[in-house]
Amino acid sequence: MARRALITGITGQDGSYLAEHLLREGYEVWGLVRGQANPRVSRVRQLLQDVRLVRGDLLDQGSLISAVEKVQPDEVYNLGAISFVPMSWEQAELTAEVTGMGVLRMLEAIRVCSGITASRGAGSGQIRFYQASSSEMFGQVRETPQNERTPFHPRSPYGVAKTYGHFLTQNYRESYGMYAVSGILFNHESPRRGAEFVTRKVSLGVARIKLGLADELRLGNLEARRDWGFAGDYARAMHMMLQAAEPEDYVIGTGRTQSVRELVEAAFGAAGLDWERYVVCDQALHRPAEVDLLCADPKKARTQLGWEPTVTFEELVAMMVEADLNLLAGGGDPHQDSSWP
Ligand code: NAP
Ligand code: F7E
Repeated sequence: MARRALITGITGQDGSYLAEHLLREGYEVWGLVRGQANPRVSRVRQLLQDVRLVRGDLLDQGSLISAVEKVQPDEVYNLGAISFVPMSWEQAELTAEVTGMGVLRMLEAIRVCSGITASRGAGSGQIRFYQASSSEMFGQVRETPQNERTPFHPRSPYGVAKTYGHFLTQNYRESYGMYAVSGILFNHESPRRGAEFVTRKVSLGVARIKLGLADELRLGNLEARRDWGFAGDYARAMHMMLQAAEPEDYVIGTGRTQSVRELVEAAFGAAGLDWERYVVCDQALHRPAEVDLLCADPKKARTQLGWEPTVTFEELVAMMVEADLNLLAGGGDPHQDSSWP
């Protein structure tokens, strides 16, 4: 019988790549979807036709228990979150509920449905749980590069909520013997990235300028540095983590770091444009507290899982610019886009 996976966040960037990867691996894939008329659900129905959908919300404990009972998954990937960092200052409580408490609700759904108690721990054949932890937990970094032992100092309500989910996942592993792991993933991008994140904002901005649809691009802090990789590679890592003999946490990143300025230079360069003629620095787009520098040390994932990234920063930027040029030239709408590359 095919192994069954349940993915929260199926309508997001990572949900789509993970679903495709698991379908290729022969899984029966289920996606948790929320809302009465969520437009992103019809996009998933159209583009991920082999994914089955089950209704549920990370804010609603009962719905998660029902979803786990219905799907009877072998593996649960918790990717659902409020994931845009600036929004976490505007809606800090909602971020805590979805991104933080949502992890507790999903772990509880698995624990209750599996009949696990403190005295009767998880046995073999248990549901395996993946938590989407984030390099944002390192925040104001204590060392560079960052590895699995680097202390956390989150700088946003999002980072704080992820840190709660991270420690809770570790705690359920230690308290109940559950197979529960966190992937501490650094920034990963693709042509499916939400338009609000900086890489996609830049690739869309470049495409608009190149096609004569805009004449400037407003950005915030150009000095922040990130370790940017390709989302398809990171989805593969999530699956690899749940196949390991022992449940352990892993850092996933490329080990290279670039500034937003370097990203902008590369993206405009890929379209034959000089960025300095078009980019406007806007103080209003700076954050109340910034994460200045992220750079992964992914040695553990490389040596223990055999995971390697396959797409370089330069290839990623070129891929995103090309995809957005094609999308906009064809009259596509990045917010309604039903033609994922
Ligand atoms: P994304 O594109 O923003 O997707 C977020 C997903 O969460 C969407 O499918 C959204 O579904 C779902 N969601 C929001 N509120 C929910 C709720 N109340 N109940 C259930 N689902 C809800 O994020 P992503 O880039 O794919 O990232 C996936 C996960 O990895 C997130 O947890 C993110 O925080 C984490 N992460 C991302 C990165 C990165 O660089 N991409 C790095 C580290 C960690 P709707 O369509 O219903 O809104
Ligand atoms: O910002 C700077 C901004 O919004 C990156 C999420 O997936 O990765 C993501 O979080 C940097 C920041 O991603 C603009 O100040 C400058 O320093 O693309 P971003 P993020 O905040 O790093 C982590 C790992 C996650 O877990 C999150 O879920 O770019 N920046 N100017 C800008 N950023 C944005 N969005 N827009 C600008 O105009």
